[in-house]
Amino acid sequence: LGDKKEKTLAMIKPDAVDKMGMILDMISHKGLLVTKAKMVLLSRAEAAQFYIEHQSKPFFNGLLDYVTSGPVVAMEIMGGNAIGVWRELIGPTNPSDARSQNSQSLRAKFGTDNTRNAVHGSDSKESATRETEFFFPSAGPSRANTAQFTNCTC
Ligand code: DGI
Repeated sequence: LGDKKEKTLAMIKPDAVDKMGMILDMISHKGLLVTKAKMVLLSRAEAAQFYIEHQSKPFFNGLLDYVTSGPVVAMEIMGGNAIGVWRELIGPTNPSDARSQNSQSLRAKFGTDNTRNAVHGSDSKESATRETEFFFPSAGPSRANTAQFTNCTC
């Protein structure tokens, strides 16, 4: 059955923040829980840290321009196979590939191009841990501002 408490980090990128209601509906229809959430305007340095694995890629600067163009919504999502279920829900990196594969995925619905692809999802347990810690540090001054989800019966 897998780990019912698997966690992943989802991020709604700036131009899709106005689709947040529909995105939350799709998350709950998959049986996943949003266990933490916050809206934040990333600095360029923060965005560079988040996407550090891509720092030598030709698209890196454009990616930073995009994700710092307005607030993003970061969410910790929990549930059975959360990493894989969320990756499947968001679809492939390029929205035009997404549209040709499954028109119901988030990138198919809300993505514009290879850079402006609406949403992010961690691609492994290791990146889920790193990326969740990036937005919701488990120690330090921001902890007091982070609501803890306490109502889960799963
Ligand atoms: O995990 P993904 O977000 O699907 O993809 P990734 O981790 O390989 O890349 C992170 C982001 O960088 C991706 O959501 C959009 C951007 N990106 C990746 N590959 C390309 C790209 N942007 C452009 N313009 N061209 C690319 O080939």
